[in-house]
Amino acid sequence: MALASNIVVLTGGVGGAKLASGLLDVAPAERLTFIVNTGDDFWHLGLRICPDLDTTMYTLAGLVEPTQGWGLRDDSTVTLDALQANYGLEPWFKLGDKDLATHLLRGEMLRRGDSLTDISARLSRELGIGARLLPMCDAEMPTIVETDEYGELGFQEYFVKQRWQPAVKSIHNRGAAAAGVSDAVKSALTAADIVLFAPSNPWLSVAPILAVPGMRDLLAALDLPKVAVTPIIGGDAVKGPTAKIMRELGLQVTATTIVEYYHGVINGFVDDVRNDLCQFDGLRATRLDTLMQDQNDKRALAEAILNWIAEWRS
Ligand code: FO1
Repeated sequence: MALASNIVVLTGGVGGAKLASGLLDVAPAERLTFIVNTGDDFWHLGLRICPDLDTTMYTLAGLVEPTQGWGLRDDSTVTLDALQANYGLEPWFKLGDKDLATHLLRGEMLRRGDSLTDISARLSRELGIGARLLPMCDAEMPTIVETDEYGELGFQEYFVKQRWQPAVKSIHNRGAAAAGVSDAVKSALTAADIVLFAPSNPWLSVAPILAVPGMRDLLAALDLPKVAVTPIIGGDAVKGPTAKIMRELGLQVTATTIVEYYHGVINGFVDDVRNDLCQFDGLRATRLDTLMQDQNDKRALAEAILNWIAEWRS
């Protein structure tokens, strides 16, 4: 049953891409749609950088640099090195030479008036990806992180330049009021049989998707399995700032906090075997091994989630 389902996944970058890759192993590509966070996107050196779209795209195309989980494997930094050597520009955001091809083409298409939705479809098609990659919206909705030390920081300044060390006071998406759910996202959600929330950072990666005006209402109205996968394992995040941000926002670092955060848009939760099972009225929950260290783990988790949902629906 699960194999014949249309699966829509709300996802951010590296953590979400791991589950995406597992899903691609166990479900037909044409049944998979990824709605990807674009709050991390920014203009840099005249280029439009869309890290989470590219991380998902390179992962699904089998081209991602495996150790860091973003960028292209076997890439070089000749261009960035020349910017530093010749013009003294500090290369705080690492853009590989091959990766630049993506940013150049995307920038050119944006300047021609193409939407990010159409551009993402073309880039992923050219890279041989059968699944659908949709930006959360076409408008720019940058994530702004309000910090104790520096006040407001653009997402990549917070995440990469400051190595997510500043203490977070609040997070919002600039320009949200003028954004809207695209027709492509609307029709993907309307045709969905299952919606998954990848184990991405809820506050940095999924919140921007939910902040697109109309998105929450669309999700809340869907009468189908809407399942979040915990990004918290054994009281900590696998990688990145999720646990640190939760503490800074005064939240307990537990899967329960994640479930509460997604209240109203999920009706199912995949907890980790190392956690105490979350129990809430109206919520179906299971415990699986959600730690994805290699491709077998990714495939096994994707399969177990879809099997659990299939049982629940039969
Ligand atoms: N992450 C880093 O930690 N340092 C970088 O220099 C960096 C460059 C980069 C370039 C292209 C790209 O698609 C992603 C890149 N990332 C880098 C990853 C990215 O900043 C984050 O992983 C996401 O935005 C968070 O999901």
